[in-house]
Amino acid sequence: MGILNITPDSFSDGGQLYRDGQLDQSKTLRAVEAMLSDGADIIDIGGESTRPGAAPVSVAQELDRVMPILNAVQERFDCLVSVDTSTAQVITQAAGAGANIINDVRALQREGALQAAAATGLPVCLMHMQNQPDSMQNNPEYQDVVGEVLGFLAQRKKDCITAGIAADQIMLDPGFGFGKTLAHNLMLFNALDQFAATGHSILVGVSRKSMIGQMLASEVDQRLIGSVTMAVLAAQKISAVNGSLILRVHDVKETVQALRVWQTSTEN
Ligand code: PT1
Repeated sequence: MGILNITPDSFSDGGQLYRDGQLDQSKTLRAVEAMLSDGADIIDIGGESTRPGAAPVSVAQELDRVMPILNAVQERFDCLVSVDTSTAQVITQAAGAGANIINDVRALQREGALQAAAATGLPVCLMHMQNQPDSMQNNPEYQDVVGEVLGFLAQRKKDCITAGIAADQIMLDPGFGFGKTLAHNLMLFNALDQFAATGHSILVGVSRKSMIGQMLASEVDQRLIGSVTMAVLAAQKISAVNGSLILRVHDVKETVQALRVWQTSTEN
């Protein structure tokens, strides 16, 4: 899954697709084309930054950002598109425009989001987050981070099934960096086999995040090798239990190359 951040304030590539305060559509489409030719299967379109400290965005603003790009991508490319949103109206309109997956960092807990997602019939990704982006990194605390995150996702899964979403349409995501210290993130990462043992596809998003910055003492533009390394390790952990993995990444080409090398190296 290649990340398409169409926010002016994203943590690692924010505003890169903007010119004079406006989203540059042809530049954006070139970025999509590059990710697809580099081997991405899914393009994740997000109009709300959810990095630590990010401010909320209005529904109108989010629709304004997402819909034109979603339409343009659908028109030009034959690929799966996921929409990174928590907003019922965005879910409904994006599905109407042909989106294939709903990716929600709030696990469909916002008003109307669960009903909206169920009505689309689309697969959903449920992610765990403690608190909200503007304050989630202020002293996150758990007794048993793995148990609590697994328990939260199991409850949200139940709620989805009750709302009419089929179990095999549900992906789960531990939510790396969302209200977690480095130690919490690493405990979750090392428990990826337990997440995969639920039988659901697991989405892992660690690309360029501060957990890698903390491990390497590196700024966001120096986290490529760390990000790719963690992608391969996640693939290895999840394949060990015959699980299914979606990697949400900025650096599609490098990640795909590393995965190919890993995969090929296990073949003989
Ligand atoms: C993710 C994810 C996402 N991450 C899913 N969707 C972001 N399903 C946006 C940092 O610590 O992991 N899974 N959508 C981006 N959010 C963050 C969080 C960015 C933390 C940066 C950090 O640096």
